[in-house]
Amino acid sequence: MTDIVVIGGGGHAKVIISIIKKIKDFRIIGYTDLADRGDILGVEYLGSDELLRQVIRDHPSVTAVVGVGMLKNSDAHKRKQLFDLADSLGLNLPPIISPDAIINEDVEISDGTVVMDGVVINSGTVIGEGVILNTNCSVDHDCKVGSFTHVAPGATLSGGVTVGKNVLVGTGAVVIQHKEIVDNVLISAGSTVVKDILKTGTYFGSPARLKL
Ligand code: JB3
Repeated sequence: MTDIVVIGGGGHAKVIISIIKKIKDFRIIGYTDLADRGDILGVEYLGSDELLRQVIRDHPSVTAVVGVGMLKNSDAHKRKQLFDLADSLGLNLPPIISPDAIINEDVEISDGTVVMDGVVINSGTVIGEGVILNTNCSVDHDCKVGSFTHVAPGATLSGGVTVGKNVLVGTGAVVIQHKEIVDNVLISAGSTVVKDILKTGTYFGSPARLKL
C-alpha cells in the first residue's frame, strides 16, 4: 500500500478520491484545502498545505496528487503551483489512472497526471506531467499532450494530434487528426478544430475560430 495525500478538496478531488479507492493500492491519508470541506467520501480534512510537512514527517513515504482542477477563473497555473510545491517538498506524484480507463500498448503517462473513468488512450501517445484526462475523453494514437493541459469530459483528440502545455480542450470539443495546438490555448466546449492552432488565445465554434 502506498500512502497518498490529496491536495484540494473540491469537485475534482472528489472524483480523484473515488478513483484512488478503486485502485486499492493506495491508502489516502487525507486532503488539504484552504478550508475544511468536511469528510469527502470518508477522507478527512488535514488542514492547509502548510500541513504537508507534518504529513511527510508522520508518513515518510507518502505520495501526493493535486486534486485542484480548473478553478472558476480557469487558472491552470494554480495546478502547476501546487504540483511544484509538492515536488519541492520531495513528494512523489504518481500518475493516477482509473481502472475503468482503457490504456492501450505503448502509451507513456507522466507524473502527476490523472486519467478518469471511461478515458481511452491509444498506442504511441505520450502524456506530459500534471495533465487531466477527464471523464470519457478520447486521446487516439500517436498524440502528444503537453504538461498541465486539461482534456475535459467527452473531448476527442484524433490520431497524431499535438497539444501544447496549459491548454484546455473544452467539454466535448473535437480535434481532427494530425493537427497541432500550441501552448496556453483554450478551445471552448463543443468546438471542432480542423486547422492547426499556432497562436495563443481562445477559440470557439465549428470550425474553431479565434475569439477577438
Ligand atoms: O468538469 C469537471 C468534470 N471537473 C471540473 C474540474 C476539472 O475543475 C470541476 O467541475 C470544477 O470545475 C473544477 O474542480 P475543482 O478544481 O475541484 O474546483 P472546485 O470544486 O471549485 O474546488 C476547488 C477547491 O480547491 C476548493 O475547495 C478550494 O478551496 C481548493 N483550493 C484552492 N486553492 C486549494 C487551493 N486547495 C489547496 N490545498 N491549496 C490551494 O492553494
